[in-house]
Amino acid sequence: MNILDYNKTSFLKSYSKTTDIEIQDGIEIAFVGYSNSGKSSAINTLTNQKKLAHFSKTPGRTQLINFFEVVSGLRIADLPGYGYAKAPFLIRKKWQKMLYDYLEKRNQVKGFVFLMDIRYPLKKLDQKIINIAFDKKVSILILLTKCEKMTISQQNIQFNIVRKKLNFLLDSFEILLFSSHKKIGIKKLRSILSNWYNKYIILNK
Ligand SMILES: Nc1nc2c(ncn2[C@@H]2O[C@H](COP(=O)(O)OP(=O)(O)OP(=O)(O)O)[C@@H](O)[C@H]2O)c(=O)[nH]1
Ligand SMILES: [Mg+2]
Repeated sequence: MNILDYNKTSFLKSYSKTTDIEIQDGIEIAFVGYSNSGKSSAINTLTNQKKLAHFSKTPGRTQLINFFEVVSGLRIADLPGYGYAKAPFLIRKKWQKMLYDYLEKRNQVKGFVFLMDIRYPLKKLDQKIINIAFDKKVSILILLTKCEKMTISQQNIQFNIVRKKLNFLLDSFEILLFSSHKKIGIKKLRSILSNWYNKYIILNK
């Protein structure tokens, strides 16, 4: 199986509304999760670039749908995080609407990478949005992020809890222990996304 070369990924464009997105060709993989769960950091780690996606200690850093092109026909979408309680109500609603619109209207999205801080997995909005993704019958990968914050045995406990709770997804998902800071799970992430690309692009040619 061919593993994609992620290192050449480049910034494509940002959008504030799904309906503004004019790109129709190819497929997208969306990185979603609570604000501060490590989405932008994971994209930088995946692509071996320090500042491709902007990351920050302050939640709410990503406020637009940002597209990155891995190879022609494959984009990664970095979405604003949900659930950032300190953002003003109207801004929070705007980000939420952006995400739901994207989930509902964007047929080019063929895979979701859900990022959850391993210490607080499957919070309310995670469960809600995973359900929507499941109904879309797209590929789902769960990254339990910042895993280096826990011991190996704690990591395994969290891993099993999440797997059990998501049993209803009928095995149509994968879970990875992941750390951008310690580069844990990167190889597996690269290979899973390459698989998705092969499945949707190569097989549909
Ligand atoms: N300990 C640890 N911290 C991490 C890791 N990955 C990201 N972080 C930190 O978590 C914070 C949030 O990271 P971001 O990548 O900006 O998170 P985000 O999900 O894109 O956040 P929003 O754009 O607000 O939705 C930053 O301070 C990162 O340095 C990790 O593997 N381990
Ligand atoms: Mg971000």
